[in-house]
Amino acid sequence: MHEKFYITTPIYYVNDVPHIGHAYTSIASDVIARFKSLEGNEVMFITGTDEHGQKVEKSAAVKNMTPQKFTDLMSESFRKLITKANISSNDFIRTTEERHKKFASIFWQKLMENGDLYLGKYSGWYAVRDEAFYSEAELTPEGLAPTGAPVEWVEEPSYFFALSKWQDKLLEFYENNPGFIRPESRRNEVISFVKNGLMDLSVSRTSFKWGIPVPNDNEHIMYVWVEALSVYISVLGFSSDLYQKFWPADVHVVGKDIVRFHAVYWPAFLMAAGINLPKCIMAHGWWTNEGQKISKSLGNVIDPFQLIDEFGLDQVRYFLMREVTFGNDGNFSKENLINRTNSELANKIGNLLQRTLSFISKNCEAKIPAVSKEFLDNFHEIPILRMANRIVVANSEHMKRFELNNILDNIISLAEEANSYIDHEGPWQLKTTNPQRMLEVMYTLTDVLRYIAIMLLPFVPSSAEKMLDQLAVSKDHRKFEHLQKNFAATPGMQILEPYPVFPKFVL
Ligand code: ME8
Repeated sequence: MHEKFYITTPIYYVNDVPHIGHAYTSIASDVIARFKSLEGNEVMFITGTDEHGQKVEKSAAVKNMTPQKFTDLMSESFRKLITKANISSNDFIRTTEERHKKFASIFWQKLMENGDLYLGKYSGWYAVRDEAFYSEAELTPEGLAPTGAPVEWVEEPSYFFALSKWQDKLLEFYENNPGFIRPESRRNEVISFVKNGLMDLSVSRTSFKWGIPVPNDNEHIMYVWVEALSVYISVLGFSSDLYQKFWPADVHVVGKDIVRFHAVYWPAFLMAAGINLPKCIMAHGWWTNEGQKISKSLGNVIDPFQLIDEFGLDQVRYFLMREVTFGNDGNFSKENLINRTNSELANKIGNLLQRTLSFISKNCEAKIPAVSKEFLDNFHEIPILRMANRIVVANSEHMKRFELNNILDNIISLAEEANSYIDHEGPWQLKTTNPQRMLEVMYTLTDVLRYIAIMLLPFVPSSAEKMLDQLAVSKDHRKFEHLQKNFAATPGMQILEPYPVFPKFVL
């Protein structure tokens, strides 16, 4: 059970400040990382910034800054987002750091030594916005990249990576590793792309300078994606203890826009370099804003810092994870955020906590009710506890496939069940008719709330901690292993004065 788990976010381009899409990827990765750690695994979670290439160089020029100064400034805003969004990453790497440059060169040399790089001349289309090459056949009738990005004609000497040579090996790898690309729909797209035939890939540029020089040929700089992908190894330190322990990565979380780079190019580079392949590429969908594609030109970019200030961090984290099936596209709307937060966090969970703790404050001397040993012996046979235990197991299965929203569905169902349980048991009446039973009902509720709070920790970490504080759960009993039969709320523990954890918004 106790294993190592290595998870990465993409490293974000610093051509602009972070937006909701970046926050989404980082939060989803954080939920996975926290979940794995609560399961008892040793987690390495890294993120960072992608600072080379033409796109960043051009953005620096527009701001009249040197690329280095510009990237120093912009990278900082991504670092700030880590704190703002409570991302539990262990390391943050910039591709302009020496440790990265060093490994990128080693990686290049491995490809060269193994005969997978050759010098030629590239002529074709390039989209700076995507930092990607496109064939004539891929362009739209309007002459744009399939992503809608403008393209320019490029003709220059270039090193090529012999991608075509890896086609069959890649297909064989996908076949033997059905969980390599998730979700299934993306896997099918990748397989049909590779089956259609792979062309050798231009992997160096000579027409600008902002990049890592090609070893032994300083006329060329490496194509930004070749070096950017290798960051997942440079951050560990190639051949280091961390590398030995954590590589290959368990999952690279990416947006659907960059699946090709991660699920085709990256494994081919690694095979060519003789390095083990990551276990999974998890591609999530894209967010639109109130039904519209998010873009600077439409002026509808959502600033995650502002959003968190306006609605609260855990509210934003919850909404982003709950609103869409992880892997599908989603539509951001403030109204939906408010509705979700009010109906689920405030009405279902917050209310359950308040009802339970205020009742205990008033009627049980503010202590976790003292129930009999006999009751505790059979505690896990109570239907609602059985449900809670079933959910713990089911959630761990969901996490194997990164079905984040299913985990939340289950937690919410448990809260709904607990709300019906109070209504059905009626502790207010029991107070006079059967006080012992009242204690048992309240004890059961505190324990179900403990389950709910511990299971919510990956999603809404600080609110879930507050719930656990109020429930008097000790700090070192807050892992998933404590959701087992031999752990439960401790009778007689003093609870804190209840206060609302999830505020309600007015529309
Ligand atoms: O692609 N909805 O960096 P990038 C959801 N540097 N997610 C979104 C989004 C949206 N509307 N917009 C962006 C790069 N994202 C490269 C990666 S990795 C070795 C190099 C997220 O700054 C999504 O995760 O363009 C997407 O993959 C990532 O931001 C792209 O970030």
